[in-house]
Amino acid sequence: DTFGIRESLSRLGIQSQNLGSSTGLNWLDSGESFFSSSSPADGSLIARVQMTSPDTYESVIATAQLAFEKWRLVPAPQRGEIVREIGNALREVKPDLGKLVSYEMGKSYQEGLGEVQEMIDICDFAVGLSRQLYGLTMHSERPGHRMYEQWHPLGLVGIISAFNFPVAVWSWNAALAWVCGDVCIWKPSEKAPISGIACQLIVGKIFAKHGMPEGISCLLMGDYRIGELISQDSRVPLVSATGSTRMGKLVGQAVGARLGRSLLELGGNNAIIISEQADLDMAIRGALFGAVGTAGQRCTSTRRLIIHQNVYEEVKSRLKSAYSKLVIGNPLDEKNHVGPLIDQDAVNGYLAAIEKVKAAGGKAVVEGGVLEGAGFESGCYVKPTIYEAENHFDIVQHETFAPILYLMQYETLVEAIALQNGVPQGLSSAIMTTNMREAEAFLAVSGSDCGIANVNIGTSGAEIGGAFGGEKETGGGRESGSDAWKAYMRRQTNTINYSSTLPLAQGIKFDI
Ligand code: UN1
Repeated sequence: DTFGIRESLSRLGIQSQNLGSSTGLNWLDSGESFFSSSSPADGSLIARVQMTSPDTYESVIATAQLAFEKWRLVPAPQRGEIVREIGNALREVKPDLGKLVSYEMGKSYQEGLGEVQEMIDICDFAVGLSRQLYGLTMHSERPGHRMYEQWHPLGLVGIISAFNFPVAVWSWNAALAWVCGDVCIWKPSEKAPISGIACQLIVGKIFAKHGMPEGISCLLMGDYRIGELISQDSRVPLVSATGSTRMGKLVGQAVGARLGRSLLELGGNNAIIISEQADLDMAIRGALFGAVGTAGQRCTSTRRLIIHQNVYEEVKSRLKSAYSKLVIGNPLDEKNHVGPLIDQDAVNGYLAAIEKVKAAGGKAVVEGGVLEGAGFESGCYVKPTIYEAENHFDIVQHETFAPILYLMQYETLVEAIALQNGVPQGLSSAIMTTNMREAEAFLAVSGSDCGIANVNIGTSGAEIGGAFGGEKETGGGRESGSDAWKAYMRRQTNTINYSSTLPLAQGIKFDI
């Protein structure tokens, strides 16, 4: 145990066998089958988790419904106080939880710590929000009338999260939902369930310490079948789902069929435009982290570089040399830059994408491949690869969750923006330029069509203060900062008549 992972697991309270369904402090025995979570870092078993059965699902929902009746009556700033304590508890466990995330998911330890930091940040944000949650006041057209709007909690919020950010994306949803007065039902990815258990162990204690009922933070374990239960359940007014576009369409359809609300954060196909007036040192740095960080498994990962023809060769050769210096290996070893992919399926997806880009006529700039031998026994380590490709290639139009970067050239900015927008996804985008006109054109109405558009910053690594999400097949949802909290509440418009007559709006006469 070179990296102290077993000690971290024991400090986090993880057992070798864990019950996966919980309403807070209570863990429910489903009497069903277990599944296991192995680390893509070294292939070894981390722990086993019990799958949630349909009966257990029902009792979790019933407990959550009762909890909502009470939680919604707790004043929002007091709810914020509890979220503040959750943030403080996360500060204490940051090294252990960061390590577990790194070990279970495969991102570097630094990125694991960064993920926990995002959780701490959103807690702080939510605490502030708990004294806001502002509605507007309006001027009534009728004398002696007052109009305003208020925001009330929605109820049960279903959270379906992905393996790549196994804990941060849950916290973006949960921290906001809690201060808004909602209760949460979380299904973590079946590929990273242990990180979810660790979080539930932390928050369950805090709610109990404050005398809060069971059911404010609930955990469910399993695959898409649990996702289906949540999506079809009209007792869950909001389902927030992060993952593939394929998954999101299923969730969106099921939730839509019952006219529920869904908040979808799906695939990206993010590009950086590198202008001939870019600071190339920054452009290379931004592209490198964007493409190989988290082994290309962020929804914000940089998949395409759209490079001005006058700097194309230079960017290409500098990238080639930067890639040659990348050290691939155990993510817990801080000398390594790139960890493994999540599992064998992901490796197969990576290999298939390389075959497809080659078949379409793509040319390798940096060859890919699966790494073998000492340290790579899990079979999940792959070489970050670069291909020259055309935007219209079918494979380039798809998101492959792996470190594959496609290069393409442009001549005019209009052309570059058309390439950038010319994919079905619309999450993140960036331009590297020192030219203010180019930067503003990229951000203008005729510029990037993405939910995130950056200047002289890569496509990944958004701060929690902004609304996070994207357009088109990315699903349109916005999580995290800005006014994303509104998705977790219902708006009520109130008109109050304090006069002694009852005039109708629009001046309608109705006398008898
Ligand atoms: C994701 O990949 O699902 O902007 C979330 C980023 C991170 C979050 C990514 N803050 O890259």
